[in-house]
Amino acid sequence: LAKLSYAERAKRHSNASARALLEVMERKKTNLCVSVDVTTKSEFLSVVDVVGPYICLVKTHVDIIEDFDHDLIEKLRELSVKYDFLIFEDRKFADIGNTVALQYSSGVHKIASWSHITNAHPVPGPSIISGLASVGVPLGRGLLLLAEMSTKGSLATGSYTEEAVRMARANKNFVIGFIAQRRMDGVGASPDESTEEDDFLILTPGVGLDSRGDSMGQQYRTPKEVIVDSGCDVIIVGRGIYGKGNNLDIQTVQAQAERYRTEGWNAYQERIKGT
Ligand code: UP6
Repeated sequence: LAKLSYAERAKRHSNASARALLEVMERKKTNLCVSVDVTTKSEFLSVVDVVGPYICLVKTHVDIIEDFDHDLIEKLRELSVKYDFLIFEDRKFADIGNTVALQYSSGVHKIASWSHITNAHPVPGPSIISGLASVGVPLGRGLLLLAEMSTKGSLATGSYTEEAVRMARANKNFVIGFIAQRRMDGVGASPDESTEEDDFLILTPGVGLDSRGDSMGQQYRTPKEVIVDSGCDVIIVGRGIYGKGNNLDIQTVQAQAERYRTEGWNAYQERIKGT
């Protein structure tokens, strides 16, 4: 599957949000997701407005925005139509089914009403998927499970990762893939189990071209390492594109977005050609 084009995978995919993401990747020739971790509405919108043409997906942490309101969501939606990208709220749900269903549908943010894709830690077990699915499936949303993390000393390894993949396989109507550092084809499957039809999207944070990490445990790899060597599908880049977020220089942000888009797309082409 890592050798198939995004377009071919879109045709075979049964989940609406996975299909939409693969289609936009092919249409815009980009596997870049920008993680817009800034703390004001105006910075957020100016970053999205400048990176919009280069991305398939915007990743948000709406709970860090000081002046969050639903006008921000309205403007984000308008930009997503203007530039043709999807929206991924990186909420990292991690509670019991009933609580996550409420956190997903309600509160200040009403994530399910605007975010095509969200994610969850598998730590509570399968009930977190059923809780979120009760809200997300009727809306055609998609869920990613955090099978691995990019941070130094992450506990999401070994049998935890395998169990996450098994949980995803049992819920393919809603779970479209993973936040992970590598492809998960066949991970955790029993010897007699056929997993050939699985097509989980791998979205990978911890991507940077100019740095190998930060002072708080983040670890970076290059787009080539992520897409070619590890078979991931989408590169998630935050500070590599907008720096520390203070004194945003819009021209630099644009140049970096263009640079990461090119690196990511070239790596993907190298992968599908098998060179
Ligand atoms: N993120 C990671 N690693 C994970 C999961 N999520 O870095 O394993 C998220 C962070 C941040 C973004 O919450 O929003 O991806 C990475 O940002 P950066 O490129 O600025 O380091």
